[in-house]
Amino acid sequence: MGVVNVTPDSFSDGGVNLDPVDAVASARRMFAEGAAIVDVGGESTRPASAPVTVEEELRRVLPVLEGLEGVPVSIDTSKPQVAERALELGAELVNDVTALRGDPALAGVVADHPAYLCLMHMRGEPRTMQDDPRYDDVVAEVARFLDDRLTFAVAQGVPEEAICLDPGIGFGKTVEHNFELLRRLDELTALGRPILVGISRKSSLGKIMGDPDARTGSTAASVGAAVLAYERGASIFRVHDVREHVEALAAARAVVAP
Ligand code: HH2
Repeated sequence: MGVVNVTPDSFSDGGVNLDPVDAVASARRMFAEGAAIVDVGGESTRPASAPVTVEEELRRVLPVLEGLEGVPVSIDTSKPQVAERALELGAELVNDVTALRGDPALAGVVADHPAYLCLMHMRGEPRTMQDDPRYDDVVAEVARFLDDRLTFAVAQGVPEEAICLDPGIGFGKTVEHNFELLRRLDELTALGRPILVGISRKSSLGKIMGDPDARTGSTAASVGAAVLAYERGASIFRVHDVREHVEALAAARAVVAP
């Protein structure tokens, strides 16, 4: 899954794809490099980011979605109005970082379309999520949360086989929490749904290199983490550097599952 943020403030590619022409070109390049789907988002979820209105989010993403005919698209949104328009324009997946808690009406929108849904774990909301996150057992708590949200989504009419789950790397978690989630990923695959991992360029990867104030991580560190997440059962990778991940994961697959 290639990342296309149509935002001025995303943590690693903010501003790069604010012009729809650039965003469409980035998305098409990612598809050509082997992405199975591109994730288009019009609102940053980085820690302390400010929310955007429905109108602004639509203004950012609609011209991009309109330019992506023929490319499988995921819409990264928590807003039912944005998801609805994206699905009408052919989006195949709704990627909701609030796991249907942001606006419960989103569940009905997804259920009314033949769409996939990603449910992600987040502790709190982006503005406050990195304020001293604590868990007794981060993996057990994330697993319980994802299982509850899966039950909710199915009760709202979204077919279980259309849903994937995501531990939400960096969303209300310390560096240690993030790596523990990847280390014990088998406890999340045990929920029976495909697991999506989004660690690409995230600050934990910069912090383990010795910079406690890192805001991003390198491509090489992203690829290393993705390969080990793959070995532990992750099957969808939300990444900024598609070619490097496709090549590394092809090599990993040749070793693990020839
Ligand atoms: N991470 C980000 C945004 N959306 N969706 C899922 N399912 N999983 C993730 O890990 C995830 C996500 C944050 O990364 P990015 O889009 O690069 O930055 P920003 O939120 O600042 O736009």
